[in-house]
Amino acid sequence: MTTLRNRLTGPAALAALAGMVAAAVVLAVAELLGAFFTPRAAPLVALGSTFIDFTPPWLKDFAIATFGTNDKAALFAGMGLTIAVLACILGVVAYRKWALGVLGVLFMGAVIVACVVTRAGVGPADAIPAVLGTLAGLVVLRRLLVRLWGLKKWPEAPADTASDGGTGQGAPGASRRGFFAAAGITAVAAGIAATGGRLLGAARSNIAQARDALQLPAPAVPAPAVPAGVQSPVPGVTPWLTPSNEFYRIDTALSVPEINVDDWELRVHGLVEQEVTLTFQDLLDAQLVESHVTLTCVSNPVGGNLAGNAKWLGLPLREVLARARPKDGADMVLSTSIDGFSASTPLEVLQDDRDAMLAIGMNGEPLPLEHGYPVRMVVPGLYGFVSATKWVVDLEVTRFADNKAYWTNRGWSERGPIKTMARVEVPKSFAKVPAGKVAVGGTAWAQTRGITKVEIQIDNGDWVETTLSTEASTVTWRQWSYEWEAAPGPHYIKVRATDGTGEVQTDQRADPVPDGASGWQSVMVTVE
Ligand SMILES: Nc1nc2c(c(=O)[nH]1)N[C@H]1C(S)=C(S)[C@@H](COP(=O)(O)O)O[C@H]1N2
Ligand SMILES: [Mo]
Repeated sequence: MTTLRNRLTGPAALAALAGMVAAAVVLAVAELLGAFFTPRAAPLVALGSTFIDFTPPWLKDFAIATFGTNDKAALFAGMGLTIAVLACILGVVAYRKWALGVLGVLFMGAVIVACVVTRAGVGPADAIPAVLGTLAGLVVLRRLLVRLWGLKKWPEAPADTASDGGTGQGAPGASRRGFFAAAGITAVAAGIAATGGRLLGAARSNIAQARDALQLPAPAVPAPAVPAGVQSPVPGVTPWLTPSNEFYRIDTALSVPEINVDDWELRVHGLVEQEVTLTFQDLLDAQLVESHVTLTCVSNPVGGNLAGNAKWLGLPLREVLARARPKDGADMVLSTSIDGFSASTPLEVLQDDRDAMLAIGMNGEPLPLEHGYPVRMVVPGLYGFVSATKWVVDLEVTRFADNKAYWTNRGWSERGPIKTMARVEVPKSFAKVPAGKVAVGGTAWAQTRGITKVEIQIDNGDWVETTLSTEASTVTWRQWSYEWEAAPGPHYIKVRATDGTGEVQTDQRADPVPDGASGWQSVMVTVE
């Protein structure tokens, strides 16, 4: 008992604690000061973003497969743990050899600063919070260690005199208690500073209010009325129109970019006859079109839910490109967001008559901040990673041979047409259902080709055609339903779709990397 207590309150443990407190001070000071700088430049956010940029495809895919859209929370938890461990080590090192500890802390500070200043659209001044935070952390570490070094000078008290109310030692108890008091007070102060920084940052940001106050113009070309009967009659099937707050979110942005519409500009350049710069007002004044389009993420596994269908309002990209007049030989548009993400989209896809657009509205409102406010790309028929750039600020007309996009540089494919996919949504996988008539239903998509047939197969029976809900367009998903006469026992329901070209969805299993998952979904249900 005494030995355990000695170990937990021994010099190494206390030095580790000092390291953690110092690390908390670094982050808290940076967070507090960061309220006055670019939010994306906050140390933790910049560290995490840099980590994400170095994420290989298998790890990104693993993170999304394991944590889904909670992948960011998982990253922060992992980072917190790593930082805590490093801080403990640095505390112990600094306790033994102060100069080495200082070097370690300065090195970590330098890493943070490097991560901050290399973020896209972040200036050198944004490093100030991290620099001052590191210095504050160093001061705190020094003060705490001075107490520990002082403690060491006391003669070790024999274990059996440990009767001073839990400090584990006689005379030195005061110092040890003093250390804990100093560490505790500093930790609490750091917590308050960090929280204060958060609140201050939120208060100073008026982007959410600006978005709420923004009035969207009426579309020059409204979306065609959604026909009756698009929704599968089976209760529990995904809503045909995805509410914005339920729309899946996938991006590399740890902190949502905050863009003031008055500052927003889109530069169209590269292989063009005429460079074009668009302001947000130009978009508001333009002839906007409205269109329902289903977006899909390339990371969506078979049967997954990284897809959503919304009504978008925007300026067709073919009109923007017509003004810029791409030169011969150009075959790609590299779109870049304010935070450095980029996507390579085939030029012809942005010029044909599908409604590829610079979108400013989603479901009748300005884009939600997480979905790209104020302007994003929406391109029917392509996975988001090669087309759907949120917070877009730059379009470079170029060639696939000359330029690579964010995920293409990380092992994903250069192009990303959406694969035909069908999903069973009701009954859910592993559901127990009563014998008799069981309503089966789900959603299928093959954007730009459309869905013409959805079939299901029970166990090893024949493939049977389901009833398709009404098709709104070939760029939106299509739902289906089926009444199944279910006999007791375990059963497998498989599903496959046929697209508008007559091609049946492949049963060839493929992982999301590099160009999208394929294969037939199979759900197991127990009929009782
Ligand atoms: N700026 C930016 N835009 C981005 C991404 C990103 O990481 N950063 N991810 C893309 C991917 S992979 C997808 S699937 C879609 C998702 O759009 P959503 O989050 O609005 O559903 O955004 C695309 N646009
Ligand atoms: Mo994606």
